[in-house]
Amino acid sequence: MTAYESTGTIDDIVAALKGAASLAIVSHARPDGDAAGSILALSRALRALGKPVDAVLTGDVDPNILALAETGELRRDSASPMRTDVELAVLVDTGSWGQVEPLDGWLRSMAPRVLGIDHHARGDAIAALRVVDTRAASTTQIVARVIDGLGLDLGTTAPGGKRTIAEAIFVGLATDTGWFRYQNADAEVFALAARLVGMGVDRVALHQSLEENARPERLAVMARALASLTWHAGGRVAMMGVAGADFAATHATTDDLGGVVNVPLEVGAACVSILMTESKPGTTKVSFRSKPRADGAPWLNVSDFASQFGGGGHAFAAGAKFSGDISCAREGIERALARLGTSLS
Ligand SMILES: [Mn+2]
Repeated sequence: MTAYESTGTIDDIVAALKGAASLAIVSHARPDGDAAGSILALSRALRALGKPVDAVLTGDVDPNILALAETGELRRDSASPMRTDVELAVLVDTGSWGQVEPLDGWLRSMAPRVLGIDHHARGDAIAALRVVDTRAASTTQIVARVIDGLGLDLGTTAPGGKRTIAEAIFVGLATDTGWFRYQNADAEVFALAARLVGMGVDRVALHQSLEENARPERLAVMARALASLTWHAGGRVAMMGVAGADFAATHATTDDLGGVVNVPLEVGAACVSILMTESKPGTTKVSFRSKPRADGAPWLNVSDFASQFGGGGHAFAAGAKFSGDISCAREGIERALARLGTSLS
């Protein structure tokens, strides 16, 4: 197994982008703020340099995420097949085959013309040339370095566009740090945020459009998630489950559950929160969140914890997928928690 680490520098990425006459930019399925922000920031920059860009979102997309784009900036992969005549494919905010299933065949056909920019600890050798910086709080933080390397002002828009590269960078930075609350929001993050807000990024409007724009269905399904909560490891670990029946009863979708996994961490004694979601019959998606100890390290490195189920992510936030229903996932997770013994006490 090859280690998932950088195979080149920011300068190498910049040179490859400059040298490409046409590009496609993609990320993981069900793009979050960082995935969409990275795609939008890069596509605005490359279009400003006069390059044709096919910027593509895969899987279900939260309408609030879609609303970050201007008309024609992004397309869904369902709209038409991926183009094989582009010179370069850019994969952002993931390097895992498991997260890019809809693009699998296309990415394999594009190799070795795939370039990667990511901040996750685990991944595969999808991109021959890649920069992986696990210290970056968001992929857009790395993308900002690339755009600086391209010599573009972050206030740049795509030709004819109104929305800036800076706004897209900010979206990834804000959402991947829990709006600057998580452990990963370090001095470098605040420095970049200050630079972006100083350029006129409207952080209040972005927060409202992304975080205060839910449907009533969200609260209905959140109520069911909270009602399912059980405590483990002496009150240190919270587990919640949302089954297919809960979605049916509330008319909610998995999109309505964004961030709900964090709610049990509001309890002082809680160190770890786990949300199991039966996203479709026979498949349970699990989100893991951890709080920091006094020394700043996570109570549980949930990226490592999730890796035993084939998942991954970051030390404080990770995910995994189980084949089977919630009780199946619960059994596996409870067994793994029991193996941790007293480390959570
Ligand atoms: Mn990210």
